[in-house]
Amino acid sequence: MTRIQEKLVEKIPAWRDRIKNLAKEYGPKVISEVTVEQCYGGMRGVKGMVCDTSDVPPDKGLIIRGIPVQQLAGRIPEEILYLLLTGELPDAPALKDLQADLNARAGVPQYVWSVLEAMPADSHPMCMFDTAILVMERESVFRKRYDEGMKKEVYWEAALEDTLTMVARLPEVAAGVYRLRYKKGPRIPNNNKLDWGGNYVAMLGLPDPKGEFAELMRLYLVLHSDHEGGNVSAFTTHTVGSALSDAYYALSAGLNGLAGPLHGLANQECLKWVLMVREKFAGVPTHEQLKDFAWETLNSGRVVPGYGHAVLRITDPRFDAFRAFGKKYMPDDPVFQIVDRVFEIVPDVLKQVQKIKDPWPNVDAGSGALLYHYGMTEFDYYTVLFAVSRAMGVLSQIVINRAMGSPIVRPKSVTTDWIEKTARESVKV
Ligand code: NMX
Ligand code: MLT
Repeated sequence: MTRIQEKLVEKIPAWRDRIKNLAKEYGPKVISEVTVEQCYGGMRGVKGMVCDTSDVPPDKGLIIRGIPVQQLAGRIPEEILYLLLTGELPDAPALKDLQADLNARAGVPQYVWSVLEAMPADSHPMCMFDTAILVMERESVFRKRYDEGMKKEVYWEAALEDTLTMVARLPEVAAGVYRLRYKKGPRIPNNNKLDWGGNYVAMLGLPDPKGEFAELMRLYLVLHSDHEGGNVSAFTTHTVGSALSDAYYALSAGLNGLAGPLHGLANQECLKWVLMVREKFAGVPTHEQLKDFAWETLNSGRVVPGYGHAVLRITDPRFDAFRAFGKKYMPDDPVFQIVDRVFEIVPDVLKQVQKIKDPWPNVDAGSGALLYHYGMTEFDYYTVLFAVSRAMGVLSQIVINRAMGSPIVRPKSVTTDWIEKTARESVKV
C-alpha cells in the first residue's frame, strides 16, 4: 500500500462517522433558504452541497483543507494533491512515495495520440485535452471493478486508482496537445527525474534557462487546483460522478465546463483583451485611455474578462499571488504592466455598474501575462493549464465523495407556474 492509501484508510472511518452522526443528530435542521431570485439566479449562495477539500469565504478567498492559499504558494502541486485528498500536507517520505507512484503510472498510451492526431487541425486545445481523457476511459479501474461487483465501501479505492493514473498522465497529454496543435515538433518524452510541474514544463519544450517558467508553472498548478464544490467544473464533475460514472467520464465532463468563457476560458479571453489594449494604444495606455476602453467593452455588451466573481467579494488572493510573481520577475514587461494598470482602473469602473456584485480581479486576470512573458503566446491553450491543475481538486472531491457514499445528485426543480403560485401565496399569508 502507498502512503496516501494508508493515510486514507486511517482517516476515512472517522470522516464517515462524523457525517453519520451529524445527519443523525441534526438531520432536519434548516441551514439555508432559497429565494425566488436564487432559483433564477444560478442558485447563487444556496448552501445545498458539501465539499471538504476546500472552502471559499467571500471575504477571504480560497482555503484548502484549512490552509489559506497564500500560505501554499511556495509548495509544489504534488503536496497540494496529497493535502486535498487526505487533509494533511505530506512529510518528506510521503511526498517521495506519491511522486514515485505518479512516475510509475505515467506514460500516455499510443491510441490517445492516434485519436488526437486524427482530430481536425483547428480543434480547440481544450476539446483535444478533454477528448484524450474520455478516450482513456477504457482503462478505468472503477468501471472494471464495478462490473465485477465491487462493494460500496471500497468504491473510493478504485476512484483513487483512476485519479492517480489520470493525474500522472495529464501533463504529458497536455504537453502533447500543445506540441501537436501548434506544430512545435515531436513530443518530448516524460522525464521521471523531474517533479510533476517541472516535467510538464520540460515536455512543453519552451526555453527556460533560469528555471523561472517552471517556478511559475508550479505556482500556477497550485493556485488553480481547487475552488470549493459549486463552481461549474467541480459541480459538473461531482454530478456526473454521483451517477457512478467513473472518474474519466466525470473529469472530462467537468473540464468541458471549464472551457466556457465565464469560467476557465476567461484566462484566454483576458489576455486577448490585454493584447487588444496594447495594440490599440501602441503600448501601455494612460489611465484615462484604459478607463475609456473598459467602458467601451461594457457598453458593447461584453464582460471585462478576469473581473467579477460569483462568490468572492475581494481581490482574489490567487490574483495577488500572480501579481507578486510578475512584480518580482517581469516588472518592465509591457504586457504585465498593462495587467497591473487594468487592476488600478477597472475595479473603479465596475463599481459604477450597479448590477456587478464583485468589481475585483479573479484568478484569470493576471496569469496569461506571465505565461506570455515566458514565450507561451498561444493563449487559447491557457485553459488546458488550468484544467491540468483543476483535475487535482475535482478528482480528489470524487474520491472523498465515493468514500462518504454520497448519493446520486438530484435536486428538485420547479416550474415557473409553481414559483408564481407559491410566491403569491406566501405574500398573502
Ligand atoms: N464585466 C461586465 N459585466 C459583468 C462582469 C464583468 N467582469 N461581472 C459581472 N458582470 C455582470 C454580469 O454579466 C451580470 O449581468 P446580467 O445581469 O446582465 O447578466 C451582472 O453583472 C451580475 O453578475 P454578478 O452577480 O456580479 O456575477 P455572476 O455571479 O453572475 O457571474 C462571473 C460571475 C465570474 C461569471 C462574472 O463576474 C463574469 O462574467 N466575469 C467575467 C468573466 C470571468 O472573468 N470569468 C472567470 C471567473 C473565474 N474562473 O476562472 O472561473
Ligand atoms: C474557479 O476557480 O473555479 C473560479 O474562480 C470560479 C468559481 O469559483 O466560481
